[in-house]
Amino acid sequence: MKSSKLATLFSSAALALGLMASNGQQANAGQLYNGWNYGIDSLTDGSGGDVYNIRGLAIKETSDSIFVALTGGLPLEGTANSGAADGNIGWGDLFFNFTGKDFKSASDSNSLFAVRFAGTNDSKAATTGVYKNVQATSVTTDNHGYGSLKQYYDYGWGQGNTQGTDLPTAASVYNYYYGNTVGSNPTTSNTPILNVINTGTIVGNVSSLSASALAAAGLDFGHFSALGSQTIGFQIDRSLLPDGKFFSNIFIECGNDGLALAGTLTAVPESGNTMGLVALGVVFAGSQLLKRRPGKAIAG
Ligand SMILES: [Ca+2]
Ligand SMILES: [Ca+2]
Ligand SMILES: [Ca+2]
Repeated sequence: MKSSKLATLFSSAALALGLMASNGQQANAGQLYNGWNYGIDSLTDGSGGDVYNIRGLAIKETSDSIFVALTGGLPLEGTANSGAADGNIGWGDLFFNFTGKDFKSASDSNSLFAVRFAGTNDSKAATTGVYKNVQATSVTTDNHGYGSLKQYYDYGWGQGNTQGTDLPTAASVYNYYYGNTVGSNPTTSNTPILNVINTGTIVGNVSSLSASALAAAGLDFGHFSALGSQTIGFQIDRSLLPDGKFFSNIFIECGNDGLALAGTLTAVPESGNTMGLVALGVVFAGSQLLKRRPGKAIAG
C-alpha cells in the first residue's frame, strides 16, 4: 500500500512535468496523506508515561516552505522534572540527514541539517533556527535519561514500531543511527542518543504554526489514530534544505522516546507548483507582448 501510494504520487508528478523517471526507483517514505508525509510511532514506547510519548512526525513540502508537525504528550516548553539538571525535560532538536549514510557518520563529518524549534530546550545551538553543517551531541544524562539506546531497549521499550514505520525494529534503528558495524554489536558505550545540535551554522529562522494553520494546511494525525494531547508545528523556508532523500528524526531530551521519518524533498514538489510556473510563463509572455506593442491600448 505504501509503495503504490508513492508510485501514484510520482507518476502524477512526472506526468505533470512531462517527465518519466528512468530508473523507476522509489524513495523510502512514510505514509502519504493529503500532502503530508507521516511517520507514526509506537503509541506505547514512551518510557515514563504518556507525557514522554511521541506519537507522530509529519512533513509537508510546498514550493517555498517546509511544514513540520509533531504530536505526542510533551508541550513545546517541556515538562518539569526534578531529576533534570535544568529541572525540565523537553524536546530535542529535529535532524535531517541527506547524506545517505548512518546518522553517526553524518554527525561526525558535520553533515547534518537540524532545526532547533524549542527555545527552552538544552540544545547547544545558541538560538532557535535552521542549522547546516551540524554535529549532534547527547543531553540525555543531563535530563535524567538513558545513557544509550541499548539501555533504552534493555529496559524493554522496544515496542511496536520503535521509531515509526520507517525504522520499525531495534535492528533497523541501530543500523541507521550507528552503521552496520555497531548495529551488529550494539553496546551501552557505542549507542549514545545524539539528540541536540552540538555545533552548526545557522542559515535561517523557524516560524511557529498554530493549530488552525496546521489544520488549514491539511494536517490530520487523527487519520492515523495518532493525535496526541500536544501538537507542535513550525515552518521553515524550503530553500534552507537541499533536494533529495532524507531521514529526519527526533528524540525527547531524556531519550525516553524517539521517532524517524524517511522522505524526499523535490525541486518541484507538487502539481500546484507546475501550475504556478505556467502562470508565470503567461505573465512573462504578456509582458513581452506589451513591450513589443508600445502605445497600444490594452483591452480591459
Ligand atoms: Ca512513541
Ligand atoms: Ca532539560
Ligand atoms: Ca519511538
